Amino acid sequence: NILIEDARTGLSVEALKRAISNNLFYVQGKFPEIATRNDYYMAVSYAVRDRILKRWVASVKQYLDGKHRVVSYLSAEYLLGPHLANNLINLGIYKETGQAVKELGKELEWLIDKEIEPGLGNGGLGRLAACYMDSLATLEVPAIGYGIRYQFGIFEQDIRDGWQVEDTDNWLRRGNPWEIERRELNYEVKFGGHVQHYTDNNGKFCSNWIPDLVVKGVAYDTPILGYDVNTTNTLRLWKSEAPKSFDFQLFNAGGYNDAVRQKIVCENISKVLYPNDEQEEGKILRLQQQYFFVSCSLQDMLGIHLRQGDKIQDFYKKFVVQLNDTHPAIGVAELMRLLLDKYQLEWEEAWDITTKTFAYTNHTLLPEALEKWDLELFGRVLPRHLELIYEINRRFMDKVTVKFYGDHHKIASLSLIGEGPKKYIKMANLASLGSFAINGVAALHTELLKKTVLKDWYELSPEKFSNKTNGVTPRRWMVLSNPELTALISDKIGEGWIKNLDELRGLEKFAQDQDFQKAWMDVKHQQKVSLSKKILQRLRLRVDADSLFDVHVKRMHEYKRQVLNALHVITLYNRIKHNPDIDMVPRTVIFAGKAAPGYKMAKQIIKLITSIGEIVNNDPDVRDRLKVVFYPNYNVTNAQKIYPAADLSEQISTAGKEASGTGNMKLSLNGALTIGTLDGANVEIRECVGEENFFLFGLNADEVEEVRVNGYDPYSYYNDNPDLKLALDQINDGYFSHLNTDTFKTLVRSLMFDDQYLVLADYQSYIDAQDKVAETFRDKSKWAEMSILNVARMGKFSSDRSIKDYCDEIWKVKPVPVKLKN
Ligand code: 26M
Repeated sequence: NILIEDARTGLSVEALKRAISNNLFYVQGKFPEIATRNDYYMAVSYAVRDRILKRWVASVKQYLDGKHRVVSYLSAEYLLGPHLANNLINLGIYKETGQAVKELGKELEWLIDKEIEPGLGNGGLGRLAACYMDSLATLEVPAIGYGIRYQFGIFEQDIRDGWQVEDTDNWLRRGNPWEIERRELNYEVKFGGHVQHYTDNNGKFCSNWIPDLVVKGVAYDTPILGYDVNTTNTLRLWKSEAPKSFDFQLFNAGGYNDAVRQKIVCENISKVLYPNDEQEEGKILRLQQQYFFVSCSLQDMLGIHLRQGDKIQDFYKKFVVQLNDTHPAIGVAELMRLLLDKYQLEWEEAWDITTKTFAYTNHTLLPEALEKWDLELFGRVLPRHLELIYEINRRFMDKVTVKFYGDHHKIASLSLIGEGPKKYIKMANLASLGSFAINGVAALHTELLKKTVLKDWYELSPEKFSNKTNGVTPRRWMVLSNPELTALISDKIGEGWIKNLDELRGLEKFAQDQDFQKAWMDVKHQQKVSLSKKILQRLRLRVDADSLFDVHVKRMHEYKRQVLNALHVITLYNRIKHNPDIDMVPRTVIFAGKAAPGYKMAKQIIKLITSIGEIVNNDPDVRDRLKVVFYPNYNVTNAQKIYPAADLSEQISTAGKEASGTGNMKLSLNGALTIGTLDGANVEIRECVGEENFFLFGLNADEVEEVRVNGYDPYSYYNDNPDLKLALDQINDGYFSHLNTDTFKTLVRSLMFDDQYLVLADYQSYIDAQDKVAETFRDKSKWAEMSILNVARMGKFSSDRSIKDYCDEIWKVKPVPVKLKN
């Protein structure tokens, strides 16, 4: 008895070893001589999962007693990254497991590298959801994350002939030991058809939605373990399937082909993640995905609530539902539908519950990125919801018309429905009206929201607005990805900082300590050597680990201005060509990031970077002073290797465009200094680390606005600046493209004639800041001091702090420590 218990839950090396061997033999039917690397990976993962399970079950039990308020996070994306190493860290058995695996004759790192990461997100928004799940569990807050179990996540990027090519991400091909399929937990979701209206025997108006498609959502649960606590929350992702009843009906009617087709239509809904990180023209399937997961999730929450014997009216007391951008905003109409049509509540009561349930986080200031759905298309997919949105809007417009009588512009702007050649539904308005709280993701972003895209909403309900500056989890982004730095820090100030990041402040007093500086820079050097090896393996390119590692990694976007960085690279190259003996600080400029497959300009920017790399990296004049790397397939796995090796963090978006950024935080926490504009969370990072430790450049958000109002004239910058002119002429004349002048035509034209992102306006200021970076880097002791101070002052940017703020100020939830029996 004791033995069995121990093999499932014991945390000692011995117990882990036995668990791994047992799994290999009894679950997989393998013995060491024939077990593959993946067999071992599975065995270790299952051994770890066993240890998680008792915490998971204890957490769920405790939450189900009905006394506790639960956070429900709705997100179309979760960019989790690999599970195994993270779970080992949060369970506190990394060392023991490493030893157990070693005694079985294998290397734990070798197995960890085998894991295919679940890439169920595009970028910042999806990764933020993953960090928030980690912090919720670590802070012992009852929470459940809801989303979609895409069969194919974000595409894999390959570079061929310098261009991005996409490959499907079949992340489930070797199985997924971290999820538990719960076939018994499933809900039906209707699509299309029409709505019948009738009066029942009691004279009550009723609606009956007759769909033309019914889909089944099946729950797949993944445990989210907190760090150094028992709390283990659930990430519940929905997979779409054909309901049994449906295909049988068709099958019996003789429609075998129809039945097969229906099955495919149903399974399609959770098939693939849309690889755009902003709204493109409305695709029916995308709307179906959003409604599918939101409907399953709300049915699930209502079921949990009612099973506890509580009144439906108290739903909002049990669950607070956070909308991660507008992707799940249809939930406002769906909860109304469920309360009205299924639970027969009156409109006022249903609306009161709904608006006490939802809170909305906005992640963008780009007006073109706000979600809109063509009204006609929307009505075809969700006819009942269209009626409800009309009714919500009618009642709202009545109030607004009284309040803002005569201000037609404002009234039109607040309407849930946009008019034009075609009518459309404004999801940000639905989310804003249906929520009791609205927040931006950095101080500047929230201020700009109130002044621009949500101005009228702010004037209408200022009490709804607040700022919640983003954060990142130090478990994954320091402890896991940078164990060497973690050990060095913990050696000086203990391990408390891992859960209370403000304790990093304790490093300040060592910033000038020569020995500590040396140890600090040694860790950095070691990380740069590791990354150099990866670069050599992957790209057959040799880079100098003593050079300044200048890192620009994020989605490819014009507003993020990878082109500005490219212009700096060309300028450095031209300085060398002009003076081959020039004494300059050697640099390795590292780019990485995916472009949305349909975003032509972003793809051209990748080609520009790889083309510059081809010329620079092969020019004998350059020698070891400059290298350009485009590291392919940027994802969580690769990010974890890149951040620790960075000296310089490029955060150079046009001011007023980047809502927050989170890569800026991860790089800074790994000791990189930032070169950046006053955009997003950069503003707050600079305030925290001190302006003397931040390389600021460029126009601020107000100045950007002013330049635009006065008419931006890129051509004058080109004409007046010989270095800039040379760089642009070279791109244009085919210097980097084998004299082919077509390759970068649209890019150059955009920069010179109608660039929304003011690249040329910030060029000289950027070059000056980069020169200052290089000068500072020459003084190794100074650089080390700045890097240490930088890390010491970054405590604010833990996602634990963000989540505490959400809990106290929006969700009104408290921690519930989970106790384990025996
Ligand atoms: C929308 C409609 C159809 C298909 C895809 C989308 C879509 C998907 C992802 C739109 C936006 C998406 O992500 C946007 C995003 O990642 N925003 C970033 O959010 C981060 C977390 O708050 C911020 O730090 C970044 O500044 C912000 O750009």
